[in-house]
Amino acid sequence: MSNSRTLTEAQIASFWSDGYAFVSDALTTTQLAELRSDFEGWVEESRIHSDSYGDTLANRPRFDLAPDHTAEEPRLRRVASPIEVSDAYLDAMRDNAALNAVAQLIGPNVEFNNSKINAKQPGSATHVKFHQDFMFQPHTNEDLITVLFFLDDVTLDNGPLVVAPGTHRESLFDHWHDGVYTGAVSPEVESEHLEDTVAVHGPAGSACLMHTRLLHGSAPNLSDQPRTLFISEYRAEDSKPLQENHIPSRYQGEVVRGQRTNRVRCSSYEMEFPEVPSGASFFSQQAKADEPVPSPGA
Ligand SMILES: O=C(O)CCC(=O)C(=O)O
Repeated sequence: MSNSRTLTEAQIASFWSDGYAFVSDALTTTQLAELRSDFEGWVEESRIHSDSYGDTLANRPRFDLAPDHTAEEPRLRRVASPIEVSDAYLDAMRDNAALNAVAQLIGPNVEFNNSKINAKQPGSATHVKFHQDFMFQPHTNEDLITVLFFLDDVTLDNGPLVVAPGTHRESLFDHWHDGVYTGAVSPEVESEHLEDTVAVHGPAGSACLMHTRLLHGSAPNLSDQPRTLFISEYRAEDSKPLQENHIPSRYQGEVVRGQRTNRVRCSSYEMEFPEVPSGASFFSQQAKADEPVPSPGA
């Protein structure tokens, strides 16, 4: 793409040291306008629904509504694989300025893994518990990058992404607790890292590139402005998935930069396989962290 964004040597070093990088102008003005317009249409459509709706390859709802959703105050919090129902999202996934930076970091051969929209309407209680993306879908190596495109201005008040710099070089933290996959680290791990977190904010059209092992989460949106992210996950072409995609689409595995090599590369790590979600999104898995643990024999 013409307005290619590339990272400087200093930004590349900072990504490998901190586990994330901020890229401005990751989307063109036209791309941003089209993505926003399609999302606004889905929010309007959601008003006539009282439960999550639509269908995906995984036979789970595509449009995930938060528990406090109403026709008057729609709370569409997740769209799974928007690339399957919108040409604008498909085109942006396949070609955007942030992908050039991804190719610099883990390329030159880059595959698409999965995509979603995470939205927090004004005043929405939706929050994301601290987790590492890799713990949702292990691969043969850890060269995966999650790109979070800002479709709205992200501020300190509207529930920005919060990252714990350098944690991609620490352990893989367990996301199973007392036999339940909660898609989140334990409260102890979270509180150990909370003091050293950084909120990633910036204007609509920018993006945060995040290493798959980086610990991150986000708080509720306490402002009167929406916070919408289009999130697209990419992997080095020689990083092969070890479990089914938790957000499958007919585009998974598509080569978006470089070429197919027919090679596999393996790194050394250990983890317990995650639970593939059965609800509309990982929000229902993360909600399990708040449920009381059943007593033995109950
Ligand atoms: O929506 C957010 O703030 C964070 C998204 C995220 O971490 C995820 O969906 O894995």
